[in-house]
Amino acid sequence: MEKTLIIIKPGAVQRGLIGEVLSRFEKKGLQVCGIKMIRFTEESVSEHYAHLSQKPFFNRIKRAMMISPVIVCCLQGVDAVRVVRHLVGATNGREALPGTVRGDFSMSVQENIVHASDSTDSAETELTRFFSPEELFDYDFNNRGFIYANNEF
Ligand code: IDP
Ligand code: MG
Repeated sequence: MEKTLIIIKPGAVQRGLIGEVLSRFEKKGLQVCGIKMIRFTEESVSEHYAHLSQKPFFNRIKRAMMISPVIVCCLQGVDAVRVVRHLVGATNGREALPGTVRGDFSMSVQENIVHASDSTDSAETELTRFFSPEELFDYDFNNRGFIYANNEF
């Protein structure tokens, strides 16, 4: 079954939204397979946002991601990468649809509450970046027969 990474960003940690954001994914039926609080370093945030290194706002978003600790979390489910991106919504919080995490909690492009891996390849790379193998758990998720039909997983 597919795994993906979310990061609850400093803005959401500071605004007391950790539980609220996480519960969106839990209630949808995604399984939490690993979770911890970390603080980004210059090195880890540069690596994580390497695709934006030529953008004028690169240094600003790096600073914003290091300003307080973040929550990194591995979520598992059928088509988890795509499902989580849909729940997260568009990058710009002002454009993100109501009902999405960003649509409901963000008024900003930069301060948009949560990161989510954008492909199965990046999910694999990002999960390896933030979690060691023993920090990710394979465990029975007894709800599965109620979350999916038995031919879906
Ligand atoms: P995504 O988070 O929706 O996948 P990316 O393009 O990968 O969006 O950008 C990563 C993060 O960089 C965004 O979530 C946002 O915090 C920030 N960002 C992206 N574009 C801009 C911009 O034009 N101005 C300021 N910050 C931006
Ligand atoms: Mg992205």
